[in-house]
Order: sequence, then C-alpha cells, then structure tokens
Amino acid sequence: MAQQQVTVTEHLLWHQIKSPAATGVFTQLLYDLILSAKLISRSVSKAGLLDVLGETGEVNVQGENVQKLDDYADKILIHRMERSGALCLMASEEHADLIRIDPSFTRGDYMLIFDPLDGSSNIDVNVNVGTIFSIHRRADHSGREASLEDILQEGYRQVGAGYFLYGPSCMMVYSTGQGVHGFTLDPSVGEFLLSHPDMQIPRQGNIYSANDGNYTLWDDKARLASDYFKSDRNRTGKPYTLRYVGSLVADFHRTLLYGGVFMYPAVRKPDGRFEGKLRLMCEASPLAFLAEQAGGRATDGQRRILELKPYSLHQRAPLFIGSANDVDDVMQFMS
Ligand code: P6P
Repeated sequence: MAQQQVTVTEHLLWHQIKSPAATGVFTQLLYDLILSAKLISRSVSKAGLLDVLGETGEVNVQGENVQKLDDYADKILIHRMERSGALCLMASEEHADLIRIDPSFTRGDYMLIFDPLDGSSNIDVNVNVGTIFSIHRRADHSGREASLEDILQEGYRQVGAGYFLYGPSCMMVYSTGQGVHGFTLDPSVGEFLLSHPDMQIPRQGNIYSANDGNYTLWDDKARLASDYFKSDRNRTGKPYTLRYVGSLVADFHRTLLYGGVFMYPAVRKPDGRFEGKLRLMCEASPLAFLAEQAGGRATDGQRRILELKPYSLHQRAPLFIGSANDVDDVMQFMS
C-alpha cells in the first residue's frame, strides 16, 4: 500500500485539537503563511529566467510587474497576511516601521514578524534562500490599538516560529512549542507533506559554520571559540569540518539536521564598537525557538537568545546556535 503521506493541513489540525487554547485562527494564520510561501517559491524558482527570458510577464497581486524578489516576497506576505483575520500587527525586515492592519480587515490577537527573503543576495548565484517567521500573541486585551510595546516581546513568548527554505526542494520547518516538524512541498500536487517529523539537533556536532573572513573583526573570545572548533582540543578530538553557505536559513537547516555550531559573532565597526549583524526579532529569535524545541541551544554569547527583551524592532544580535554541547563549549569562551 502506498505510504500514507501526512499533509501539513492534517498535521496542523491534529496539533490544533491537541492545543486547548487553539481556536482555528492560529491554524488559519499558518495556512496563509503556507500559501504565501508557495507563491514566493514559484517566483524564486524562476529567478534566473528573469534575465534569460526578460520579464516573465508575471503580474503580482498589486498588478505590478514582478520586481526584485525580496520586494516581491514582502508584498506577497503583507497582502496575504493582512487578510488572514488573525493579526493586529506585522513587522517586516524590509520595513523600518510597524505594518498596521487596516481596520477594514478582520483583525485578531496575533503579531507576525518576518524576513520575507533572507539571503536574497544569493539568488543571483542560485543559492538557497528562505523566509523566516515569528508569531507572538498580544498580551493586552484592553481594546487599545496594538503598538510597538505589544510586539517587542522576549523570544520565549513566541507562540510559533519557522522558516520556508527555497532550494532543490521547498521545505517548511515550524514549531508551535510541541517539537519541530519539517514538510517538503510536492510541487505536482502543491501540498507540503510531512518529511521530517519531530526534528532533533544532535547533542554533539562536528561542523563549524561561520564567516571566517571576519576573524580579524571578532573579539578575542570569539576567536578563541573559533580556534577551539578548528583544533583537536574540541570534544571530538579532531578539527570540525567548515561549512558556510552565507544564507542563514540554509546554514541553520543543515545545523538542525546534522548538528554542529553556527556562529555570527559581533564584528568590530570602524568606530570601534562591536555589533551583531543578524536581526534579533526576525532571524535570531525564531531560529532560537526552533533550536531549543529541537534540543539545541542559542545564545548571543552572554545570554539565551530567547530571554533577550527587544528595545527596537530591527535591533541586531550576535548569534551562536546549534548542538547543545557545541553551544555550551562556546559559552566557556564567551562568558
Ligand atoms: P556575511 C544574508 O545576507 C544574511 O543576512 C544571512 O542570511 C546570512 O547568514 C548572513 O547575512 C551572511 O552574512 O557577512 O557572512 O555575508
């Protein structure tokens, strides 16, 4: 008998039944994210043809010719998600300010933060890119208009997080706090099928993932951590393999499956300040949620990523994420 495939729809409904608080609004929110990703995946897969064939002649939902893909992905998500009926606020890596939901749309208590197409600079060389999303639920029910103070929540308060990876296949990896689950899009039927149930990061890895080109810009502690993994002093007794795609979703997805450590330490700026590159709310925090749900760890070098209280929408943070043993070892050098 053909293996019975579990669709993401079945999986979400099954989880909704298991979650007493679930009202179906959250499930609808995820459905609309999935539809957005299918639309983005379709355009990303044709990216290279934009030059070969010129304009694909495609017209997006706003009746405009397909633009730069990250702008296109951003527009798809905003258009679809403002109509989900689940949101009171959105924030996009592409927009400096909050995206409010027009009162003409049904609104809800959820807040969505997303990076519409992370790693988009890699598209021109046909490297995997991804959409990262983080879902919070508003704590205030006074009826006042939702504002920045509602969305600037610590990562441990996320009610859902995940990413879509556009690569050889299109994958969705998500968690609502009941483990991490991966789905692969079957383009012949347009459905995400459960391919990686209950994903767990190996407790110990042997892959080191960082942009070593920044080595001279790191502080001494980050350099010591980097040297440790590339020596025979680490727990495996031999140097780790180095793998670095330069697309966060791809590097994280490999870390989730194979283990090891991904690190993007703070780098020294011309004025001498050290600053992280990755954004806390739409990159580090959702991936940290997934990492911990999969038995891994995520820190900024001092504190657990999920404990950081954001002070601004686009603040950046250093990120060390992956296998529990490997991130614990990083902390030996960083703390
Ligand atoms: P670097 C892509 O531009 C991105 O935001 C992440 O996807 C990726 O992890 C990082 O930047 C790569 O940065 O400095 O190594 O090119």
